[in-house]
Amino acid sequence: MEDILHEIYNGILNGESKTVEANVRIALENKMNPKEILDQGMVSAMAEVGHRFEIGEFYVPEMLISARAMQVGMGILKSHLKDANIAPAGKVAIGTVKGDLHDIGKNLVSMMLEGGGFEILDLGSDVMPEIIVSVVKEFSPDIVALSALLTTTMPNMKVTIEALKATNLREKVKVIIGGAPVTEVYAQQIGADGYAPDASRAVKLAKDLIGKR
Ligand code: B1M
Repeated sequence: MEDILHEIYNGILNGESKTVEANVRIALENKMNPKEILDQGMVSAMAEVGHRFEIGEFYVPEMLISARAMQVGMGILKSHLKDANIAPAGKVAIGTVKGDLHDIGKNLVSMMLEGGGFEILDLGSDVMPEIIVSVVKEFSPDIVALSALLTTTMPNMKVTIEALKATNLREKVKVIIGGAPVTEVYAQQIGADGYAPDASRAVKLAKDLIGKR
């Protein structure tokens, strides 16, 4: 059965959705523990994808096809994880801020976070601060992750944080931000809990913040 985990790991690393799908099914048919499949076959492969991206061995397209293969595997594994009552690493509500339609980076971050074991509430793009407020109220995510690609929409990250403050929800949730024009300094200026320059580091940041709570 070790071989199957290896096949799943390599399938994700090489972005082979069909291989991942077939092998996750075989692993489940052979009564392998879903958590073991997730951690050893899939999450570890996504961690390696993140590492290769950071050292410049992988680029966005490779990361995307690996993330898609991961999602295919997750699609099969999800109900089994629920049946086994396996808790996710945390819950993340993610969206691109109001006025901004760029969602490719946000989707990548979302997929990598899912690969990192997080439950994702994907709110899409052009997300009004009021929506974030109601999602935090209703679903109590651990983290709100905001993306912006335009210098003109970046200020809506601050507006969103202010909206959370105004409704006394700011202390209940960590807010992390990212996107091409966003910087660490900007994150500090607007009172976000963290900034990540790319999808792989967004996963590390989310894990660090959850650990600190
Ligand atoms: Co637009 N666009 N666009 N665009 N677009 C940019 C961003 C731009 C830099 C192009 C340029 O002029 N060189 C420019 C912005 C300039 C600025 O503000 N400084 C620009 C502009 C001006 C516009 C319009 C205004 C153009 C117009 O209509 N006149 C318009 C605005 C529409 C709107 O949003 N209201 C517009 C429209 C579009 C399209 C719809 C055509 C399309 C978006 C399609 C879509 O997303 N579904 C589009 C695209 C594709 C781009 C470029 C070419 C590519 C963006 C992208 O997907 N990159 C972009 C130029 C460029 O970047 N080279 C451009 C790949 C993606 C994987 O990277 O999103 O940076 P990125 O995400 C990274 C990191 O930033 C980080 O992780 C990701 C993966 O590593 N990250 C996070 C992102 N979000 C994060 C959240 C986190 C953490 C990390 O949370 C914790």
